[in-house]
Amino acid sequence: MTDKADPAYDETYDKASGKPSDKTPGKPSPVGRRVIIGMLGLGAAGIVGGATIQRAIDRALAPVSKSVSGLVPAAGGGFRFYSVVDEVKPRPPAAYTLGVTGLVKAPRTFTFADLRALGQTRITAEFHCVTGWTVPGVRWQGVLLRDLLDRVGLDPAAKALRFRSFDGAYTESLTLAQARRPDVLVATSMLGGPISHDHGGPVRLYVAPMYGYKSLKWLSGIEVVDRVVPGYWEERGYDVDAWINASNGYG
Ligand SMILES: Nc1nc2c(c(=O)[nH]1)N[C@H]1C(S)=C(S)[C@@H](COP(=O)(O)O)O[C@H]1N2
Ligand SMILES: [Mo]
Repeated sequence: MTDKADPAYDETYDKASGKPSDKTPGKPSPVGRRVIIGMLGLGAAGIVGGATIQRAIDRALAPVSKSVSGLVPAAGGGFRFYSVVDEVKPRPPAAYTLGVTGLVKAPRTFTFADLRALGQTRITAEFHCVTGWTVPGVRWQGVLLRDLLDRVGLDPAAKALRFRSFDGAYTESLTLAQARRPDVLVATSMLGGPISHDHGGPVRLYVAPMYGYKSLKWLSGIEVVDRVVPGYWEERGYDVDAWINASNGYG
């Protein structure tokens, strides 16, 4: 599943799986008003087609209710694009930076080129959203998070990490032990090519053993802290330890 990548890894963007997103959704709220609005919208959306209906429902629900989403069959096995904000300003790789701060010996800013120049790891695995949709055989490439941590050096008080997104709203967390796993990446490639804006590019987190909500998109900062601070969906009731098949009632 995981292998050290050949630096000459030649990627061509997979258009088949990188279908363009419609506009990112508004703030989802767990099965409430937005769901009702989404369902009322079905009459009009139904004329356009099933995929549109599914996307409308997914937008209203991310990442919340499997049961309500299950009312309409999924339109194929692809990714749903999720965002908790209406719009995220695209950031080209040349303008991208990742700050690693907090309880570290030497805070550092990594450019996109810095990340690509570090040792690369590839993972191919099934992607699981907690709402029940999965995508088999997704290819990822990036820097092991633990390699970045080793570069900045940790303070003895370091216990956990907080991740921030340049969407300005989404956050995530990992314990230090989770962050050091060999299947947790700061990813610069997904689906065989650059990570598209809708999928959280140019750089997102990829936490292979956990549900999709851990894989924060549009990664902009990593702060080393002395305790776990629950992330966006975790503050709204989802498990902080999001192991696939071991939590959240799915699998
Ligand atoms: N910044 C940000 N990251 C995010 C999310 C989000 O809404 N905002 N949604 C999460 C959820 S619930 C899932 S399943 C995946 C979906 O990834 P995709 O939008 O690339 O399909 O992203 C995760 N990371
Ligand atoms: Mo999700």
